[in-house]
Amino acid sequence: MQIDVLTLFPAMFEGPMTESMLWKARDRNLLDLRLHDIRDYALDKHKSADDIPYGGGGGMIMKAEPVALAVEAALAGAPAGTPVILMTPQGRVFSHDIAKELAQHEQIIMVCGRYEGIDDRVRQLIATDELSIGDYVLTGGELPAMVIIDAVIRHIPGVLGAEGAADADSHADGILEGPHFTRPPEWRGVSVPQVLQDGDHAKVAKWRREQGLRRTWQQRPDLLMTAELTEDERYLLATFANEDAGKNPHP
Ligand code: 4GT
Repeated sequence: MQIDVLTLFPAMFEGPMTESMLWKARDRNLLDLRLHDIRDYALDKHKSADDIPYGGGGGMIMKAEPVALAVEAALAGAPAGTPVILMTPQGRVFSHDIAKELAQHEQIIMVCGRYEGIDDRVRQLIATDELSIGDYVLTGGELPAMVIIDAVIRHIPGVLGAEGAADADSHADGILEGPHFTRPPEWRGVSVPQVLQDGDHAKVAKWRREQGLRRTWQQRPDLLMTAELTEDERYLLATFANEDAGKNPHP
């Protein structure tokens, strides 16, 4: 998969993108990450990539032309339907499902804003999608782009290797993962659940699903509105609800 990142701060990507799983993906030629410095496409004599906002209000706005030229350079030879994604707090909120969808593309292009944002005509004429990583404002789209790259490349076959399939993760099927343990079997008075120590794979799978369901009930009940659950799982949820009903909140 080829990912083109357009940014005024390409050096921000050097550390994170040369570590661990991301590096492994690049080393195995599963990820071809191409950084484009938008300033290289600012063709006026001062190489200005930003300008003052129409209507006043202070701050600076990234000019449309250098961003457009950088996108067009990245799009040269790209397959039809290559997404051009604007990183913005006004975009739809990124998720596991969007990560999986993006991983199906041979190439994606990500545009990182800075200052007060990018001239809106880039969004109107050039972007095919706008993504946010959550409801908060950052100083640039670079960290969101790195978050999205990390989440996307986990879905490229061969990237995760021995750590296993991404579809056992939290959010893969709308519920959270249960707890994990490693040695020692007892630590500071807390034992690893016996079912995990026994190693009966069918029982372990059932226990993990129940724990995931219990965690989702406790920490993210909103997820249960859309999770696809079996009859047995719905029954289990009802038992959690009954357990809670038995607790006196004001003892
Ligand atoms: C937050 C997000 C994002 C920003 C997010 C344009 C200039 C936007 C600064 C940029 N803040 N980008 N993608 N929540 N800030 O994803």
